[in-house]
Amino acid sequence: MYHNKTVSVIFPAYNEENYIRAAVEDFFSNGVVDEIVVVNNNSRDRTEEEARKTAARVVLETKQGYGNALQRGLREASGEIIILAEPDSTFMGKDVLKLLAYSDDFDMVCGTRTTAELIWREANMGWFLRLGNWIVAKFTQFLYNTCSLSDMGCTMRLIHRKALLKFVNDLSVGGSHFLPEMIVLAKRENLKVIEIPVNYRGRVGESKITGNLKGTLRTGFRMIALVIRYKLAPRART
Ligand SMILES: Nc1nc2c(ncn2[C@@H]2O[C@H](COP(=O)(O)OP(=O)(O)OP(=O)(O)O)[C@@H](O)[C@H]2O)c(=O)[nH]1
Ligand SMILES: [Mg+2]
Repeated sequence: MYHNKTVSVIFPAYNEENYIRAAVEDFFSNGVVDEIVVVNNNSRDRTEEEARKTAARVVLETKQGYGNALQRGLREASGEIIILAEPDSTFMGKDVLKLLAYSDDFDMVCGTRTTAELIWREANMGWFLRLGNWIVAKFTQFLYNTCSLSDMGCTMRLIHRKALLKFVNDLSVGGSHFLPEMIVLAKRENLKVIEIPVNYRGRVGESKITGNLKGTLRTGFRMIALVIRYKLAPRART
């Protein structure tokens, strides 16, 4: 609980057997998280079994994809405050408290992994990935006149359930370019969004999106195409 609001954490998980248990323990250990939803996305390893050894709620999402897994988590989570993260050791449970500190004043609090002091030596955050995330973020910022954005690839973020309900049915991206859609839709609903620094550590287990140049480029171009598409044809409000 945080300020009398229940807090849920969502972990999208595709073959994360090596760290899923430790991640659940870490994110519960900050003392404010009420619920962790592990979205098992057709893992072929022991992710499901490992997750079931913890106090997390485990759901299976059969539609493959980072965005599909996160969308399922957003619909499953019961908390008044919902936090997205990853169970691969890159994000730290204690940083939930940083996001929460801003949740009194903002509808959505996005993490950024661009603060040198918080990027751990072993983290996968080379100059190319950093530059790519920054370019997509700045492009989105100027196209939509958002708050300062510097990292479009950071899963760790918070949203109030009340704010999420305004656009959850419009979420459509099932793939790895899911994150900017949340920001564009939040902006369309005039929600208050801020970006704040979070820790970024090295990964345990195999990287699936930004582990290689091809995957990084593909995700970046899809993100840019998405924000342009929304700008040219914002879907009619119902
Ligand atoms: N790529 C991918 N990730 C998925 C899928 N379903 C769930 N995930 C989870 O989404 C998160 C992001 O994938 P990662 O492989 O960590 O990609 P990344 O964060 O860009 O890069 P690294 O952390 O450096 O590997 C992880 O928690 C995955 O387990 C899926 O179908 N594809
Ligand atoms: Mg990751």
